[in-house]
Amino acid sequence: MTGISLIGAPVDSGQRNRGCLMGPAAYRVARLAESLHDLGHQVRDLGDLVLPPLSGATCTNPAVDQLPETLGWTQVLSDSVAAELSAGQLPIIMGGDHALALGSVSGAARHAAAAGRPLFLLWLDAHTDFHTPLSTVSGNLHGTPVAYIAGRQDFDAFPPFPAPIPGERICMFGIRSVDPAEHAALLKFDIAINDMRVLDEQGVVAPLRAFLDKVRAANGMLHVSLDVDFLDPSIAPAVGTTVPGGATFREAHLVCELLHESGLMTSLDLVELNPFLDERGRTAKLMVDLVGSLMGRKVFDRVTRSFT
Ligand code: 6HN
Ligand code: MN
Ligand code: MN
Ligand code: MN
Repeated sequence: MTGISLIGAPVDSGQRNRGCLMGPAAYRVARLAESLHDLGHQVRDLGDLVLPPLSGATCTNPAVDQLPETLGWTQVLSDSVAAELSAGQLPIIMGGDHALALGSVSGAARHAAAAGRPLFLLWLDAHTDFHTPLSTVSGNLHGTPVAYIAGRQDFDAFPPFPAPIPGERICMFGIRSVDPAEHAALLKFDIAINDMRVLDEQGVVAPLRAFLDKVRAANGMLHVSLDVDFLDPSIAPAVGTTVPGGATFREAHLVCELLHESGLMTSLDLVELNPFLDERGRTAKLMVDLVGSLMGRKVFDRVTRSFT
């Protein structure tokens, strides 16, 4: 039994495809809390975070969109995630676009530093999200969190990231879309980038086990950030940034099942669900199903349930 805190984060400021603010509501409609409760966990839904009054922050890159909003979300998410971790809870952030990870991982990093444990990051995404506010071409700040977390410069408007995570403690899966400026910057960091080619050739098991072994050996905390576009758009259409060739249903469940078996995950983001783009709730339902696998549901249970 795990004490789980569901944190609604209706963040829609990291990109321009409106609708991610409906994500927390969609997870509630798809019965995320009930499904976790049925798995034997103690679940608290903390409701939705509220955007604080906005600053007048600006950026020298004129493309950057909704910076004050994203700064506000970063602050409230960091505080909320740090508080839940300190209370011994496993926070699950119901997003909201991926800009929310600027705050959620910051909160996890603050807590890990206070607890004297290293923080590791598993990034499940089609994208590396390794832009800075100065390098982004789209100006969409959901493309920047990993750069912030890894301690890159040029996040002047943001609070300094507490205890940046060295590249060796960051692992990515599902990557298949990287912008030139991200690519150039990634060459200077020792991040394990398991792109789709790696998954095609090696599957998910070996690369994921290798990373989880590192987390365990270091007695680390592990934040998992799950972007809907990690999944193939044919099974998960409700996302603004679809990229063909993503993780299959079983690859995604297997990642989640291995994570559950490891017992290592200490916080989780569910990001980029845009219910406005969904087809009869199938993406929201799939995400809830994946969280079930992350929190202990076995295929056997699911089969048994559907035949009884
Ligand atoms: N996401 N690299 C593109 C950009 O606009 O900077 C896409 C970013 C996608 C962000 O996956 O959360
Ligand atoms: Mn992302
Ligand atoms: Mn993405
Ligand atoms: Mn499963």
